[in-house]
Amino acid sequence: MSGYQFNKKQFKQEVAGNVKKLYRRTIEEASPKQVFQAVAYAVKDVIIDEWIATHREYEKQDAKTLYYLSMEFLMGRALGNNIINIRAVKEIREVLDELGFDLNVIEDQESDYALGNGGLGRLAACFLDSLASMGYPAYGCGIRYKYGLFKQKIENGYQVEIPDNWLKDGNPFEVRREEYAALIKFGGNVRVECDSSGRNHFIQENYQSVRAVPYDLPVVGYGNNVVNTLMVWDAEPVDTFNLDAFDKGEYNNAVEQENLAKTIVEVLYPNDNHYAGKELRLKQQYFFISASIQRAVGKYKAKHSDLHKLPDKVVFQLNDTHPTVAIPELMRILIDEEGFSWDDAWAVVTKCCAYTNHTVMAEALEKWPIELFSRLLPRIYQIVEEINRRFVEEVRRIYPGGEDKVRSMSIIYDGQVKMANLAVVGSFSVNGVAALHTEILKKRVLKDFYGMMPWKFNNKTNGITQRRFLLHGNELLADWVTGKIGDEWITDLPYIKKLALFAGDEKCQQEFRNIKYQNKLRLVRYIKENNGIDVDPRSLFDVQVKRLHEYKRQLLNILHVMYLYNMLKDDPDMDMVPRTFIFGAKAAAGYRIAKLTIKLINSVADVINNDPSIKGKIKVVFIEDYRVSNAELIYAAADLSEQISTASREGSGTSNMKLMLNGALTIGTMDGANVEIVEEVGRENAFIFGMSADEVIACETNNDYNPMDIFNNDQDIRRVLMQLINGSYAPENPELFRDIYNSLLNTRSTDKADTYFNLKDFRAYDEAQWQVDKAYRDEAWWAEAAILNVANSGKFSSDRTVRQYIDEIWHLDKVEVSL
Ligand code: 26Q
Repeated sequence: MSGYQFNKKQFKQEVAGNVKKLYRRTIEEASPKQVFQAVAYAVKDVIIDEWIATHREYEKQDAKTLYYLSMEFLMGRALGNNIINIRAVKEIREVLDELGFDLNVIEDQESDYALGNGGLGRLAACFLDSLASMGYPAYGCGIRYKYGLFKQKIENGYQVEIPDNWLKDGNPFEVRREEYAALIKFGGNVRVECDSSGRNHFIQENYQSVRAVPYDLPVVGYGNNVVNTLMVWDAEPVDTFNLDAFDKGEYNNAVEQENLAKTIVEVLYPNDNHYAGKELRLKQQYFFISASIQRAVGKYKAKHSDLHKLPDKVVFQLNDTHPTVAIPELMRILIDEEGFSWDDAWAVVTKCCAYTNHTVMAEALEKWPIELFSRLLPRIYQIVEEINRRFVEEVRRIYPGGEDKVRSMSIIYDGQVKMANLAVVGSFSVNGVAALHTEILKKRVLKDFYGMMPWKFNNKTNGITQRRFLLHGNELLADWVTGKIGDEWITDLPYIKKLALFAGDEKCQQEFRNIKYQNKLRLVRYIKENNGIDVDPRSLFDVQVKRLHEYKRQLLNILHVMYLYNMLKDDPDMDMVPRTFIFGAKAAAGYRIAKLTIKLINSVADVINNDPSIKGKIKVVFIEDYRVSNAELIYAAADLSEQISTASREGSGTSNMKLMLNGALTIGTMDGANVEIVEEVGRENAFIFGMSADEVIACETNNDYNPMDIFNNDQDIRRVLMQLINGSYAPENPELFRDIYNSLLNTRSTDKADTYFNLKDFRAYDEAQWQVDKAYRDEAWWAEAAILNVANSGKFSSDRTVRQYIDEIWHLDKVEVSL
């Protein structure tokens, strides 16, 4: 462990001094918000020396560096995590106690860094934590959105989106790096000039430009003195007031450039797993990619003369297709600015870039209209055309007459630029995010690519950081685990397997259940304060928290709740374990049916929670504004983890892992990483149900599913569906949920219905739910299974995932930092 000793006395003085300097107040007069700022700056003081030392060491060792390119980094709050990773929780808690403040309250003053939507953005954050904690040189590269993911309010049962002005109090941890500003060019035209040697030069002219300025955020490794950097780019006008342009009567152009700078980093697109072909989105992508690649190349050139050897020192990981313009942008820099030949440039690019696919759903694949793409990025488009021309030539060479292959693999086709195809062609590695997902990529979605270049394809099952999601989020359980087996699990999660020894022990089970109960009390308080709902901490906490999407089937869950409620109405004495159904989900602002599902959940909650006749056997809670910070409370309190996506649709899922790590049992389909969770914990310690991925795909291919048959033959299901349109949950407007009803049944015979197989899986789900009910009554069995879930979660650490990326894709050098 590190040699540094945390100096409590000095830290305390610094906190008090910071309050004075920042607010002209004494510590006694300071508000919790002010104390947060003061503590954050004091922590930054500790971090900053390690940060400098880390980068000095990277320089000295000339270590190969990863640039993790991502439109999203869902970091959550920084303070608590930083305190954990500098290993000063106890000391700082004591300092604050002495000053009359509670560390938890102080941590609650910080805004979440919600620079992401969901799984993909949080994965990037977990990877940064693991890379720093394992001591590998890595930058996260992203956008410093002025507004992160919207905050969600529930008004009258509906989601209302509130702008997330996360920077309004300033961000104590960030450092502006003016000296690394870069110029980014959009639009205009490309002029070709032939020089005396016959070589063509491509000159972009009449463009608009913005200045990209990076802000560094520290990513603190766990107890190893390593501090890596998340580099997020802000946009500024090139000249605040371009007098030159003004003089030339180009006032409009100057104003436009200013507007461009303002709009480009204004807000994160709130879509998750859905492509929206918005021009501004493509601007955002090119903006941060051009800036990041320029910076990486510049950094390399400061030490090295031969860019042909760039792949020895630099690797770019593309987090989905969103950063794919990195491929043509690096080509542009090498050819247009560094004088490379096409072949030399291509050799470098295809050794530097690697691509991660997160989804197989067609509606999530990025396809840009040529018109838009070429207008915004004229030079980049030329390069993509040439990449495509050469690639198609190669396809035809390998598959003479294989025009079907040309059609499926072309980068430009049907008036569109297909980003996934570009990403595959330009990368040396293509990976899926769970074993099943990667198989589906190879066998179906990217089948022809796999046939042509099988060596590129590999799997990297996702993971999560145990440091945030157990050590920080669930202190009681973390301490208990450490008490039983030591603290190696913090940096080596498979070590947690040792807990299995205790799973059958009655006393340990009792301790475990008590911890779960304490965590439930904490969540009950949160729900009371934030939702005003009373929840029984002795009930089974049944949790589904994730983005709202039809394929994730929150609808199946709530339809099943409606069905249970019907049973209870028929027989109020029905024997069932009291349950609290907990939902947390944001819907993309423009996703109608998802937003209506939120309304349905809240309407069902209203009716059920206020019906005394069912004697409190069911409660339904929709937790407002589900985000990283309250997720930590929810996971810690969960008994049951709902992972019920239509099989084949969920790339991996990661809330499944976080809930497992916190001792929740999974009820789920054989989808995404659920398959591997069951492999680790054993099918007997989970509740698996429903169609398999193959069955789903076969059913779609053969088109032999008619939900109307189920509606006609199953009266319980019919009753539930009728309640969607008879005012049971919307007396003032019985038609309110008609669209949900329609999405499940045919209505007009031409429409597809229940494309996510809610009704087809309903009975199997119900069956699994009764098994849960039965199992929960056996307290010893449940506690043992829960402990076994914790004990078998070792595989799902992002440390393992990152280790595999390093060994098989990135090939980074580990660095030791001593102070
Ligand atoms: C694309 C184009 C335009 C606007 C937005 C988007 C966009 C934004 C976000 C498309 C997709 C996303 C996010 C996808 C995502 O979060 N995928 C999830 O990634 C997780 C990490 O690998 C997996 O665990 C989940 O299964 C997968 O759904």
